[in-house]
Amino acid sequence: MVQQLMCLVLIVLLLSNFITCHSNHEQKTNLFPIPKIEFAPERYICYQSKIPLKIDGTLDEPIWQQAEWTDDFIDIEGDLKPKPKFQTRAKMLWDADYFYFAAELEEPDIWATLIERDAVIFYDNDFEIFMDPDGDTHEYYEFEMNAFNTIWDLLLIKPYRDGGPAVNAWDIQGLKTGVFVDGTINQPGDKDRRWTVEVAMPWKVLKECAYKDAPPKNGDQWRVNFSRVEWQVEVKDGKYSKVINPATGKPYPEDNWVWSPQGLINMHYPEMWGFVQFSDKIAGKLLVKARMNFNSIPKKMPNGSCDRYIINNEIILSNLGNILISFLI
Ligand SMILES: [Ca+2]
Ligand SMILES: [Ca+2]
Ligand SMILES: [Ca+2]
Repeated sequence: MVQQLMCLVLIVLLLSNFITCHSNHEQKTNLFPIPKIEFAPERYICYQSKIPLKIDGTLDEPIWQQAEWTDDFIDIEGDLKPKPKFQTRAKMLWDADYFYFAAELEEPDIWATLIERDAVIFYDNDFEIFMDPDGDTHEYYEFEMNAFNTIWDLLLIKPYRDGGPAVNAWDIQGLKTGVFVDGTINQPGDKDRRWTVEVAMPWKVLKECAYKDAPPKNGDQWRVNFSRVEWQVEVKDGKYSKVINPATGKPYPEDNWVWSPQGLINMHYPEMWGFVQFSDKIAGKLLVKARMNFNSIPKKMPNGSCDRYIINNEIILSNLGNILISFLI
């Protein structure tokens, strides 16, 4: 009887919290800046690799040659801004153990400073990967790396607009990364060509907040985006240095070049990320290419079908008032 009563009290508390949070949430959403571009996320079919990849930053494995490049990255605000100065593009593959990423970043002045894991890598020029496996805009992964192959991996419980938090302590155990510098690093005076990155993320870690199969099933779609941060630099005392705006005493704002444009200067709108559809076909051995399932891609920016609230250090996942699951953080 006591137990039943406690249960009832708990349910009432949860529901009242849900109603309060929900109304707060609705109030807040009205204050969010809204992307200023048409909702038209990029799409990519990710094929399988049947050979092991050597994660060293060079993309000379024949299977990488078979994987298609994404379109060239564009400004984070999309067509509202000019085309980026330098080309950036990415590729993806997968197998039973890993989700693989490759990217090529054209760059005449390759530099890096940060060497500690989980430092704020976008203070350097960087390459970034974002993934929201179930596409609910919550519990998604962020990854950044610089030309020193220093990485920052983190989990966002909610987007910053909903209060985050970002969990830096989340580390991708078993992660493999590599950088190849086609030029020289931190050496002004010559003209570098590009840096390429290669990343393998184990499914057993990506599964943690996926709420779907990882490795994925044939035809599954994950929300993914890539970004590249590019600072204006000059040479001072023989070293690269960010160009300072004399009016503010601070560096000029960075450029953000992305695969799927966000329509505002903020990567933390997972609604706007691209759709990556996994195919069980092997890259390059295709008699018939896999077809993108457009039916599962919304026609307009979705309104967030699932909300999650943190109450007493518990994450409560709600869907239209039905508590789906809760767990301690
Ligand atoms: Ca390689
Ligand atoms: Ca999610
Ligand atoms: Ca981390």
